[in-house]
Amino acid sequence: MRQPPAGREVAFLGLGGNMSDRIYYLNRAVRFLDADPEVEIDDISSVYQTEPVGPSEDPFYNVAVRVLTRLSPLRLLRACQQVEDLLGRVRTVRWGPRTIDVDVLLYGDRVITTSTLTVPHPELTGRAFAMVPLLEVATGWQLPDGRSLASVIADLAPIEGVQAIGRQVSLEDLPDGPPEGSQA
Ligand code: A4P
Ligand code: MG
Repeated sequence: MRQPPAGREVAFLGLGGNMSDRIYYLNRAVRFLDADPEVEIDDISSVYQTEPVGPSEDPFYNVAVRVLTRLSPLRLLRACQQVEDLLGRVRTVRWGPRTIDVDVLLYGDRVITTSTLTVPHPELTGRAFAMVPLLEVATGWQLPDGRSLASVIADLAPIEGVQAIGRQVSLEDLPDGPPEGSQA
């Protein structure tokens, strides 16, 4: 595993949304995260169009990002939740439609089990929509239990409904303007 710069930790976040202009919200989310002085976006995966897991009917777009951070795991979760709030996510139905959902997938090789935060994310290894983007930005990485991400993905085969559609999320070029009627 690559060592992070002194004083910082490597963490991996999973972002997904299935409402309105998904590329716009994903781009806004990575900018909000990167604007935090304690969080640096180190890499962003391709965008994947993914079949919804749960009651939503609209396809999701998912990306994973690698961050270098001085935030504790709990403060990183709070930063993720702040981004969700800034982008107008309304928590109604569990697993329901959302402008953006930002989850902490991995934080170094830590195992955390508290009432507000579980790391690795409890659903990570069963979800191709999270694992496939993650592998792109965490090549060679292992879970805290020593399993390689590649072997976990192999166990999910055959993978269906997770399709790379391009690199439309980056810190460089933001699509013009918010979508009509959006609060962001
Ligand atoms: N929480 C605990 N550990 C974590 C963690 N590692 N990262 C707690 C983020 N949150 C964590 O989350 C509920 C609580 O989980 C938080 O208060 C936090 O303290 P939430 O984001 O408020 O609620 P939610 O997202 O509606 O529910 P949940 O169970 O977190 O859903 P998921 O797991 O986020 O799944 N299908 C596709 N194709 N792509 C998707 O991205 N996403 C979901 C949502 C469902 N189906 C999907 C996708
Ligand atoms: Mg969530």
